[in-house]
Amino acid sequence: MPRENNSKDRLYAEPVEKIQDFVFDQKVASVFQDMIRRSVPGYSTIISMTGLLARRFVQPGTICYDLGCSLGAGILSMLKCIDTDQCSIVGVDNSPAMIKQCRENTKFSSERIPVHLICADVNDIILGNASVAVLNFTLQFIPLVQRATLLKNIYEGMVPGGLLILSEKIKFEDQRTEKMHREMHHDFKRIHGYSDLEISQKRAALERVLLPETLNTHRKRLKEAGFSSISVWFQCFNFVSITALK
Ligand code: GEK
Repeated sequence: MPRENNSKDRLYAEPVEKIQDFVFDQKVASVFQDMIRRSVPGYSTIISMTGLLARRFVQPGTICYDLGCSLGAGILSMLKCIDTDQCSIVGVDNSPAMIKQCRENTKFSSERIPVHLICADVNDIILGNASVAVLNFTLQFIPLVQRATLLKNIYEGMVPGGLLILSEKIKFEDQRTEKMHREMHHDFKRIHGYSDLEISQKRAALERVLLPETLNTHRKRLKEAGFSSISVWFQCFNFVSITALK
């Protein structure tokens, strides 16, 4: 990715009097690549496997969607791995700053597979003819009441045999397990250079914005939306990635 995407995330390094809710604005977009790699255990693995999974499940004449595509990491991985030309990729994100940089990042990446980027709320998109749908760390930012409808719409827009990849930060019913994974996540951030102040200020900024749910809640909702063969293919502490099939 271009150099401007590689700036170091120091957004919460200085003490802030009143922490505002986290938003995906220009400031976040410009440090996002560094931020997500140092904040989400397993992010690189999930991104590279997104491409590999898409390679297996893409069907000729269909569309692969990356919903909440940010800077295009999932799109680039799919472009790298998919071996048919008979498909296209649609990336959706409601942050104009993210879509702008995503457009830059993907513009020279493929002459074989067309990429269409849409700046919109994923809840307003009508999916169709999808063989692959990716929700990598996006559902967690969608208001709880909208999540079931979104998954139903995705299911409806998929072709039989289509694959959904759903990656999320999760919470645990058992309090000791919750504490262990939360602390291990903070250790992960510490070892990647975040200070205790950065960790606690970012946590406060995300409190009302990133709403994790349990694995059981995700499984149940996916089933109710119509998906089957629901499987956790990756977990590192409180971060999971799930595959589900139509
Ligand atoms: C990656 N998948 O690099 N509609 C559209 N986009 C949204 C919405 C919405 N309602 N809400 C949030 N977003 C990416 C990482 S980041 C995850 C995804 C994170 C977008 C938001 O603008 C942001 O770009 C993305 O979802 C979430 O693999 O920051 O932890």
